[in-house]
Amino acid sequence: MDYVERVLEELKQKNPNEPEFHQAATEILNGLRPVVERHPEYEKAALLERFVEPERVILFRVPWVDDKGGVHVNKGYRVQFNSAIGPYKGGLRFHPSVNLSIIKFLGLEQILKNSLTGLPIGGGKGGSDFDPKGKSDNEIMRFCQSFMTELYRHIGQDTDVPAGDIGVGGREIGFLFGQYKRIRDEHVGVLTGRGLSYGGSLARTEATGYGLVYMTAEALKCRGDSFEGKTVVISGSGNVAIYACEKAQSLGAKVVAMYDSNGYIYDKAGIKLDVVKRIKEVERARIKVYAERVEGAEYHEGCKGIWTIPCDIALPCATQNEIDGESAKALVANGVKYVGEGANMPTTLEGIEVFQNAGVVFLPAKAANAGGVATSALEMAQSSGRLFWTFEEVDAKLKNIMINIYHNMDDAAKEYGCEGNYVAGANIAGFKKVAEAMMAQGIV
Ligand code: NDP
Ligand code: 2IT
Repeated sequence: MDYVERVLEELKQKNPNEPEFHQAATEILNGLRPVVERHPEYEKAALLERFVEPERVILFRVPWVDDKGGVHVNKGYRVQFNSAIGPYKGGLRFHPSVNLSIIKFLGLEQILKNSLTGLPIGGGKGGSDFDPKGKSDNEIMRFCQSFMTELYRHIGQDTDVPAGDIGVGGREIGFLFGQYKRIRDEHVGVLTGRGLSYGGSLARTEATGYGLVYMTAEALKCRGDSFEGKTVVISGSGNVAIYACEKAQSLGAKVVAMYDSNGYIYDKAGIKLDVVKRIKEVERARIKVYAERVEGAEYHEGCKGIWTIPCDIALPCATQNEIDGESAKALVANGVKYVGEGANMPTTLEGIEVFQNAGVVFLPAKAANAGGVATSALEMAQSSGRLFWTFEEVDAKLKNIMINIYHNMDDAAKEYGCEGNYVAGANIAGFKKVAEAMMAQGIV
């Protein structure tokens, strides 16, 4: 058993019942094998063992009262995973499926993603099993206030800076920030994704989706191609999906399908994004409504069928494990050439293998969706400097960061003998800096 296998074995024994965490760790550590072989000092310093163990896990009760006076209790989480290169940084997810395994997989991924941005941010993640669907604004506010009444003591602009993720957007960040400021009496950049009137950054809303398309466009460009005229399938219809669609369309692509957790829409003529934005951002309604409003559009119950739609480029932007081996095979059979992961870990290990064996250009989440957290770090920089950059300035920095990440992971893959394997390349490129910082800081 080699070092990587031993660490993975121990991790599974010490953390049973955490399948998503095992999955993320397996993907990452297998990619890092050539690095630890080149650096035997890492094993002596138990670097991988420390890397996969969160520095701190916070689990708390979140009680709240609904509009009818009913009392509810949810679980709150914050996993402060690694602070070697900067304060913990990562989103908060509010979704009924949230558990420790999911928060830990997201936190582990976040360490390397944040390192890839080139900016000084460590890795963390948090959230709750609270379900925002069907809740009134007042219920959302009371929940967010209760959540922050515990979380505030663990975070800070130089300690840990949360942001949004599934179920946490501008509305929730506003309520969370209001409560933090009230308790701490300080108006600081303790959360990112804030509204523009209270310290947010232009282009943060668009950043993850735009960044995903900037990276995919660079991968196309390096192969003498572009988004122009390509057929694209995007899963999800939330923040990441909507702005990936917007940027892909602006580069001349035709996006033909999107979904929410109930089912998918297929519009051969190309998705009308203004209709999707109205349904999702304004009305907070179901994607099904799109087919009632747009002539020629179809709605299909259930999500999986979306991957049977022929496309050149697939951009999964909803959630983990949405593309399994079978869906990957269907995409390949229908001619997909590029897969860019907007969501975190949307492809199963089997699915990744199918894409890589078929020669599909596969851009893994920790690289492809890093534009969101990168722009969060730009928001932190603007907060510290007490200034604001224009949309064009932030967008230009974002694009530059995404192009750099692409070339860094491409170079790392070449350097370690696995050219074109961006899963390994992203893991290696992200890990190098974290490993160096951890080694320099001693056994901590
Ligand atoms: P949103 O809450 O805005 O949107 C999530 C979308 O995914 C919704 O359409 C939702 O449908 C769908 N979805 C969620 N869970 C499921 C599920 N189990 N099955 C099918 N569809 C589902 O979240 P974001 O757009 O912010 O996040 C999407 C993904 O991108 C996540 O994986 C997140 O971790 C990742 N990400 C987000 C970043 C950001 O800046 N926001 C940055 C980097 C990555 P429904 O409304 O029906 O629940
Ligand atoms: O997964 C992610 O990178 C995010 N949800 C964004 C995190 C952030 O701090 O902006």
